[in-house]
Amino acid sequence: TTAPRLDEVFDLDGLLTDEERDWQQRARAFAQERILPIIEEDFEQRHFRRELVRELGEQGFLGMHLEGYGCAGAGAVSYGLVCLELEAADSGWRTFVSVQGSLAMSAIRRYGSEEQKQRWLPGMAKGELIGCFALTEPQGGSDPAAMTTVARRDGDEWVLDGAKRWIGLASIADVAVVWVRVEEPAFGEGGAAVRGFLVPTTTAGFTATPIEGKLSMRASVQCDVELDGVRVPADAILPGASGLSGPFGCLNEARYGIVWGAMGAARSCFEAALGRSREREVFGKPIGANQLTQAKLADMLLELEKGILLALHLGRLKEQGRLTPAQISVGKLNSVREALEIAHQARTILGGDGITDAYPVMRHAANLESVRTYEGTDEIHQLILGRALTGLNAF
Ligand code: TGC
Repeated sequence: TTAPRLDEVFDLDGLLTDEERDWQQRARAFAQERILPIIEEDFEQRHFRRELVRELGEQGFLGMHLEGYGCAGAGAVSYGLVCLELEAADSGWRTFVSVQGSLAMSAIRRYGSEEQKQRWLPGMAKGELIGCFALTEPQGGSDPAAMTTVARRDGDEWVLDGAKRWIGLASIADVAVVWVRVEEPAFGEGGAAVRGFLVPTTTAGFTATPIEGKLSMRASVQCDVELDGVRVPADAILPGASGLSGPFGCLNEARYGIVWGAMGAARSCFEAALGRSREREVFGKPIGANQLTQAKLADMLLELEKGILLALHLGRLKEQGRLTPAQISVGKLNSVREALEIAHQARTILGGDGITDAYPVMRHAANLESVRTYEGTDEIHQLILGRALTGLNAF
């Protein structure tokens, strides 16, 4: 007997347009030809392969959901499918596309002046320039309202002081979108608002240091960032964002990409376990012939297909402009939680070999631990949903 093709179980292909299938196939080919052959080595060596960035730009994947300024203007489902295919290879590369496109480029596209957009976006879309998004601070990421990094006005300049942590790409970035607290008379007596600044990373006082010792996301870069009297001109501020809704608007985009991406990691784990279940013999028959293994495979398939269908549903809502932050929380929480469960079940089917890099499963499981934590932890998304359900704020 042959295993059913995964994408035939619910006829997912049949739910996509030709254009969406084209984006998906190009991303799948890129992942298989350019990322998979080198990813185990890069993960082992903790190496970020910067030369792939321009290739991602050539493919049109960077900021692909944005309109104008060299961006592809693709639909939300197309963008999600690209995230899924890249993360099927490695979460680090989907994270790159998220940080560059969903966070840094989205911030500039949504909130930037015309001059800021012209200066940064075309180069970022091509992969010639890299951006990062500095929101989280060392004392913790769940409560950005407690940020202590500040900007004060000094003549024609702003001066930024503070520290950020877990900032993807910061040490290789050309520009940082830095979120800080600004005190100025416009916000009233003693008033302060969260504002975003575009800081070229060559600016004096800006230091990014890669975080060592990661057992997850080893083929990508996350940094500590220090801002020590960083002086930027008056027009470095993002004029269109004031308050936390600025960075949260970008987080919505990145969280949406994760809804799809985590299912890519899950698919790779499932496929590894399914293939192995038909080859590996124990007690004189393939382990896939055992009821316990089949039950695991069936449960993995359920969550994988349900997760992809949920992602597709949220993508269609997004395309209609009807997707709410609470719905994104449903998707982010579910996709990452179930992807981790699928990875863990796949590992059991692979037996001892499952802990080696002969299979991608432990790498995906390790990466997904990061994905579970960034862009809002499981607990934060549970509390966002709890608040939406009860009307009561538990933060
Ligand atoms: P709250 O009072 O709820 O809201 C404050 C203002 O923000 C608005 N808002 C949103 N706007 C758009 N989209 C959303 N999802 C929004 N959520 C809230 C809200 O309307 C309000 O606006 P206004 O105009 O009335 O002021 O704020 P809160 O402080 O109570 O929020 C609580 C909570 C827990 C939901 C929020 O703090 C939260 O989401 N925390 C998690 C933070 C998070 O996800 N951090 C991730 C950091 S970035 C990252 O991980 C990058 S990883 C990639 C890399 O760099 O490698």
